[in-house]
Amino acid sequence: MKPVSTHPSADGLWTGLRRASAPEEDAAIAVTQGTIRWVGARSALPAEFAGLAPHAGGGALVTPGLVDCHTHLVYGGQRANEFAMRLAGATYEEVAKAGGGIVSSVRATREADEDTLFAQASARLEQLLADGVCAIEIKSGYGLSLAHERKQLRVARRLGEAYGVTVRTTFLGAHALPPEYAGRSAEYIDRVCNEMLPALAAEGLVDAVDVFCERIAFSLAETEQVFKAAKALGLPVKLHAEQLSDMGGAALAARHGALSCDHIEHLSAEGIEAMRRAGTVAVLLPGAYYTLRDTHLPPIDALRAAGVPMAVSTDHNPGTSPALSLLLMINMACTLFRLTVPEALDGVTVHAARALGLQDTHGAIAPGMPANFVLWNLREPAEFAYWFGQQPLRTVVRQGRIAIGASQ
Ligand code: DI6
Ligand code: FE
Repeated sequence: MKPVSTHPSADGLWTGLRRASAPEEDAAIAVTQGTIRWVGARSALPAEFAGLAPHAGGGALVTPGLVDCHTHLVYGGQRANEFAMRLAGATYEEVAKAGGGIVSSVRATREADEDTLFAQASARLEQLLADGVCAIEIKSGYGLSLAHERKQLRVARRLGEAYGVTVRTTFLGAHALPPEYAGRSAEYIDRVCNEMLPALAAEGLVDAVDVFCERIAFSLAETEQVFKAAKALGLPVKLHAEQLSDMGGAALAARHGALSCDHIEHLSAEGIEAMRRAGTVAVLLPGAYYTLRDTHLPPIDALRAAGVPMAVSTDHNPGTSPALSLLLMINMACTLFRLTVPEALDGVTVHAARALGLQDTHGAIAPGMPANFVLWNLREPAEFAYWFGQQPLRTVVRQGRIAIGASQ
């Protein structure tokens, strides 16, 4: 890893670009002090920017820096063995009930020290960054005790500083019942609400709060208890909702003003309406759908008709989505979920930023925003979804610096 301080400044006038949202136009972007000052057709460039140091885009397509808005990037070990069990016929729920699943990653995460977790997560983060990711959400939820959740969240913060990438941390203490609390779910949730969350929030380690609301995880009432604790601390909430069954979680989350409801394969019409009213983002996770060989599609047409913004993310985690490419998720969102290419691109930029409350600083190329944008060696926007396994990335401007690629 090169230290961020060695990344060249992106200040200057970027020309020879074609915005993925308007590919016919010869576009330019003016950047000073790491901030976008102007974007538009080259022919309309204001004179004040004409003298800036040039960066030649070479006809590349340009998009906002990608935002991966749902990941569980920091954990110990991996679970390829369970993948093999599932290949042999076991279901995700059966694996979980047999002592595997989330709890096996909890064991490995507890055993790993902070530096080990950092090194393992760094390697994964580098893969995501190589796809043009400029902001990422990282959840806890594999520690399930104050000390081990803290360790995960501290690693997430360190990753942001070391790589010069925006990291939003989400506390997911209510991800699974830790083995020492077997049969005592209520007690564990009390602990999450009264001890873990307040302590971690006071340490500045929590940007949002999430719950896994599901038959094999936590109930609607337990979810609401956690949401109330978050609200008392002024923290926004989001929810793993209706992944395996319709629990009514999305409607509850929307009532609490949730930033996003994620997975939502079994989302009901009532849930969609509640999300629409609250402005909650629907986060689609095709990597988990694919890995689990799910067949129950999220209600894409109804979400689209209701105008609920749809984001797309990797859900990177060791159990159900070992995906390390957001570009591949664009492909899957289009092939599996039938998003259009512009929808999928909005899903990994503007709507993903909103799912993290980052809409003022990420997910768009607009004056006043920090310079986060990506140049791609592609001719037309449909290629974002068409290729898979190809790496078309040319240059990444992240936090006002040229983080990947040459500047000319
Ligand atoms: N939903 C998921 O897809 C992951 N967590 C969750 O709440 C799965 C996490 C795992 O299996 O380790
Ligand atoms: Fe998840």
